[in-house]
Amino acid sequence: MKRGWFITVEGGEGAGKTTVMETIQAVLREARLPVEMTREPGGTPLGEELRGILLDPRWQGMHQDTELLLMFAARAEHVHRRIRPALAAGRWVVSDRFTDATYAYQGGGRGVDMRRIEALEDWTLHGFGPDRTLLLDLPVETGLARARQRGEPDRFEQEQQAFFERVRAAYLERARREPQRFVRIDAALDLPQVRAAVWRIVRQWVRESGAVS
Ligand code: T5A
Repeated sequence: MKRGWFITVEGGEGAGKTTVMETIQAVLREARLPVEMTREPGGTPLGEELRGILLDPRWQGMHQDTELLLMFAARAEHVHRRIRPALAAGRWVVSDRFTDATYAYQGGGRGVDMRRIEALEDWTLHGFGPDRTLLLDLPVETGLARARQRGEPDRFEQEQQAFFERVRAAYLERARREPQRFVRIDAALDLPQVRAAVWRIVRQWVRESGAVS
């Protein structure tokens, strides 16, 4: 059986990942490909429990090492119990965030040494990663203004603008280093334009994968 593709969607706060996830799912369904939609932190019952802790503003003072380890604990569960089995069974898996978010938020935002993240990535994932990644990029103020319309901020949304500027810079640097995997989308465009761009890109990936002619 042909292995499915693993696609991830990344970006700062309020970038529009939810809308983009819906569009990707629609393209894959139209191509009659079996697909699983998931997210990080989360994606498994245990991972969702860890997500609750990670986003809870009560833990504002969580040490950055604790945060990093919990992200990878949730990810280990997600990859071993859900993502890899689904791909092996021929399904496509689309995740709202993955390891690039750790490089951007814990590495860029918090200033954790990137080599420590690499070490954990090697240890937990053994070289496993996304086939393709959509990076929704937009000015930090625009994303924060959108995110704030949705109600109470979570633990990350309470950070200052400078934190999110570092997150954005780290994402852009990763995209620059891996142009084969990343496609950057201008997420400041209006929703119909973003949807159209995503539709075009994902249709191209489906063709490239050889899943449909
Ligand atoms: N995290 C995660 C880490 O620190 N390290 C890690 O390793 C991982 C995996 C949770 C947090 O965890 C951190 C990063 C996060 O802070 P999350 O649930 O993905 O991750 O959290 P958020 O980024 O907070 O997700 P959001 O829901 O805020 O962002 P979205 O999904 O990108 O935004 P969305 O689609 O909900 O859109 C927000 C609003 O904007 C509107 C939408 O309608 C909505 O109202 N909107 C637009 N408006 C105009 N034009 C457009 N193009 C629009 N697109 C969306």
